[in-house]
Amino acid sequence: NRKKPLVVVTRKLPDTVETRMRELFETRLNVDDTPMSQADLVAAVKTAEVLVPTVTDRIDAALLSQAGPQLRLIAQFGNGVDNIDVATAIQRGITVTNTPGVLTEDTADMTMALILAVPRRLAEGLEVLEHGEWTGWTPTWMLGKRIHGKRLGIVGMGRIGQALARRAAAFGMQIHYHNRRRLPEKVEQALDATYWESLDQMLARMDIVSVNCPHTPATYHLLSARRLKLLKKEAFVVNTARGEIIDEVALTRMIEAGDLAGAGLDVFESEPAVNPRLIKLAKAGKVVLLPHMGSATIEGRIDMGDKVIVNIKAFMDGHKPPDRVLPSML
Ligand code: 8YV
Repeated sequence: NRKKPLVVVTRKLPDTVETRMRELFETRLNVDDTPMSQADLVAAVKTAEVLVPTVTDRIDAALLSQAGPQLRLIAQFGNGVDNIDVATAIQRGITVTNTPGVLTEDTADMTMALILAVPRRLAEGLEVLEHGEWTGWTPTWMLGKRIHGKRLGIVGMGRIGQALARRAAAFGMQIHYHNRRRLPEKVEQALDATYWESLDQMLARMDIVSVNCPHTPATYHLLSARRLKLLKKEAFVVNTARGEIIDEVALTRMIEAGDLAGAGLDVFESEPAVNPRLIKLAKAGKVVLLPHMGSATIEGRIDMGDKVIVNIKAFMDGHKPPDRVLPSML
């Protein structure tokens, strides 16, 4: 009967998840949820057999070079792994897992919410009421842009992109997408989605563009200043993936200049810091900003925790964990 592995968790997780972890493993939990400092992380990688980080922990090559030989698994609590230098971890013989699938629908819901909120001026409407500024209905006031019949361009047609496509189709939108690989014909037909091999060509023709790809070296500033200029002046941009995929300064400048209609952003290049110019645009009703809450549901966080536990257990039992991150995925 093997000794229980030491599992170090960097952030507070749902109570039920922590309870189950305590039963199964020797745990070091971060119960007061203060983010771990780099020094705490160094201590963690020197002692833990399993590290459970989140998007807020930087697990880079410098940190990994300090890891002791006992560290064998990094079981990320989250889908995106751009905070982890996966290639270096694997080189050092450390397995990396994530939690795909369980946050797909929640994130697609939030993306759809932004697609509705920005063109239909939801935040502005709330503001008017809260400030007691509603003087009465008029036929020409608070007019937004129609969603129905408009072209949605999805950048990254993985699980979340496809879940978004199903929602947007129900709202009468026309679905277009760009992806590294074209979807199988059957899937494409079921989604009634039009594939664009050229991202540039797709961008030029869309009314709303949603970013739903992972952040990797290949997607950093995928929506660069040059590409943003290809968009129609009346277009909106939505991002619930990672801030780094869009050149945020260029995006901000274009909305300020009226060269783009607006944006709905749940993620930012330097979060939790948000460019004050974006906040000014939010006050002006041009953008809707959310604090990285795309997957933030009670159920989703419990499901994510359960997945982390399944991955750790499989690994410790000598099996391949179900959600291994492989270099080919990056
Ligand atoms: C979480 C996310 O907030 O999974 C992701 O990639 O961005 C969010 O669902 C985060 O990952 C928690 O680590």
